Amino acid sequence: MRFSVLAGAALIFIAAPASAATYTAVVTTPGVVWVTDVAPVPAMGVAIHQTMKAFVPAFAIVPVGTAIAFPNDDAFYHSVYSDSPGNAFDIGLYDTGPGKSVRFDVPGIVDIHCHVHGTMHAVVVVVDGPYAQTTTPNERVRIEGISPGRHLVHTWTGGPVAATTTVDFR
Ligand SMILES: [Cu+2]
Repeated sequence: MRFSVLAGAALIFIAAPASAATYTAVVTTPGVVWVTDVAPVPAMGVAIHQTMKAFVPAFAIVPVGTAIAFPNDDAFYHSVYSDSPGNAFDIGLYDTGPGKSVRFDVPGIVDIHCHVHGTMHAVVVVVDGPYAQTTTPNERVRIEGISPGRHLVHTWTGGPVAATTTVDFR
């Protein structure tokens, strides 16, 4: 289970219906970054580095329950935090080294900043479904492999929250 970096792209994901036992993992469009055939489980080994006063990567999609490490690759201090509801944290000031990890337990958009460097910004999208896909502008998104029935479809194109609609899949 992996994530990828696509700055400026829209994100679409589908919450897992409780009744769906299986999914088919289908890659249909460029930019698909995360498809799996099981219920979401936390990802392992995810890290967002602080490198030359920037978050690398600055965009990540992770399944709910994933812990992200924040290693400091710079020769000076960083202080990483978020005020995003449900996933707010502040790991305080830390020097070069592995830093600390933060576990993200609530689905949603997490804006991440540094107290020391106001220009640093990263976004983590925490998803509670087995299907997520980044898109490019004006791309027609084709969603396959979803069990028939009514599902929640979330789209995010920036900002603090995702838009949610109900879609009947047939
Ligand atoms: Cu910093």
